[in-house]
Amino acid sequence: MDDSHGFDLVAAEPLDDVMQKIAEHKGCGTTSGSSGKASCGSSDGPEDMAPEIWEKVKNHPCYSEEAHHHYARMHVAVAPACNIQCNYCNRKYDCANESRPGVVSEKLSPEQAAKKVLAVASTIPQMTVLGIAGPGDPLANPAKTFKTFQLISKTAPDIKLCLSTNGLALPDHVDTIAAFNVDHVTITVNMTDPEVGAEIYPWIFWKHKRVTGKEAAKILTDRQLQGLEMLTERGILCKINSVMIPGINDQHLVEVNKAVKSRGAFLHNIMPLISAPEHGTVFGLNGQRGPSAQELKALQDSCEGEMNMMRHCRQCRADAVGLLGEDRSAEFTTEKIMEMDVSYDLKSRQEYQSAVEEQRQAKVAAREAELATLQDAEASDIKVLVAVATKGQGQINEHFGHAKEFQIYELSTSGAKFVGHRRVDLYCQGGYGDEDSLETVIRAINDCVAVFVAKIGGCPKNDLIKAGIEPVDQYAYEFIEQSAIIYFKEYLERVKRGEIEHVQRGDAQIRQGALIEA
Ligand code: CLF
Ligand code: SF4
Repeated sequence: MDDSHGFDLVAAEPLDDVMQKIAEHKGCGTTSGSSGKASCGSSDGPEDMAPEIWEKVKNHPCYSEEAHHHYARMHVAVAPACNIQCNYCNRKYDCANESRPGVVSEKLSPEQAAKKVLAVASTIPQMTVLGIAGPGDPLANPAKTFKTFQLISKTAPDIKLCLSTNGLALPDHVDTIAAFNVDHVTITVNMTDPEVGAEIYPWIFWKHKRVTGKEAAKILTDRQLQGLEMLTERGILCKINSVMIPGINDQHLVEVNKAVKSRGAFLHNIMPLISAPEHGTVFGLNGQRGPSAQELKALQDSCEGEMNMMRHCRQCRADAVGLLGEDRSAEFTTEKIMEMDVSYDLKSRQEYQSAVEEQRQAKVAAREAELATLQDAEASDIKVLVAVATKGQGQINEHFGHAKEFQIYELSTSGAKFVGHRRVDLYCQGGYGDEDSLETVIRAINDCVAVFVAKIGGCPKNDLIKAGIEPVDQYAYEFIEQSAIIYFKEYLERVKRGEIEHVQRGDAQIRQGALIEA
């Protein structure tokens, strides 16, 4: 959806007519490939892209890294069925302590979903995007998916609609997606080589029968790339999600990156495999490991020359609600929303978002001012990573002991660049520090030279220093990037004066799964 929200086109039609069109849709013919277009980085701002693209991404937390500090998304779990099987997926599993795509606590009807969206939008005014991402494949459930979009576009026209699909059915639905002004579509593309695909997908359901092996993978990749071309030809922004599976597609994803870029994809999101035996997935049961933090970053870095990368994905549940680094879905169970008195106040949402924009501009201005001073620093090829405890708004505003994740920034003479996040166990447990948790935190940020926090106690401070990670609380409640640049200038000075020695840090561990509220 672009922010012109041309829903009148669809809203003018009775819902049954729209559903009938969906049912009758015969699929689209093969289209010629479009040439690659310049894509814009997820951290980029309005000066880096065409105005119409900026309008589409500026408050989408997944398509703009910068926006994800300020704006929230929600998913509604209206699409239970899937038309393929991935070796990393088991939708039967749900646990209050685990979180990953495909997992939900409740499935919703389109009507329940519409009520939930209004309830969330009234409570969280910075919620700007409604995504349908499962728990199965939205386009294997087209009637429910498009009915949900229809209901929401009528009642909450300021909310962007977003869709995430495996792509098998995508070419059949591109026209409907365009008609509903769904302007952000994610396709999960893990391979373009059927040999690789056969190791990831045991089967697909195609033309009323189950197809397996390389034949299945060939059909899937053809449909995904065809769907991508059709979407980009219509000006719909496409993001590609790829799951990095070491030993299976890690090397191959560089080829995937080129293939999707040449077909006009806007952004590539390479995510680590989530795999544990207790998930009951094929990969979990056969011991397939996920990548380490450095392996993931190295692959993302190598693809970045070809295309801009998303590095802030939280691998959300199909019913996630809130900022990407939080999950407030427990506040909006069906039981709770049915009891809520919902009033959708567009004007106060817009006022709130205007205030958010002012704060956002202040943050960007502070970063730019500090960046200008960095350009006076002596040339240096030193690069360091730092971890940041934040609750959002682009500020260092979380206590060390309360952080459930740390955001990771790479600092160099080019500035402060967001390169990822690390989920951790809470250190503070009912007023006491938990030593076991501290070890997991240190493992998660072991590749960082410093951790920026709003506050930190004496014990963890000492243990971090012993581990070679400098605890930094002097920038409490300041903007992250501005503070990080100031810190980096001092770091270079300290190295120059011989006060500290710059050494390469080791690797770090990626904790499995996305974040949910306890
Ligand atoms: Fe949802 Fe996906 Fe839309 Fe975002 S999520 S449908 S594009 S609104 Fe975002 Fe979540 Fe990563 Fe997806 S952080 S899993 S990339
Ligand atoms: Fe699971 Fe999504 Fe794969 Fe379907 S496409 S099997 S829902 S991960």
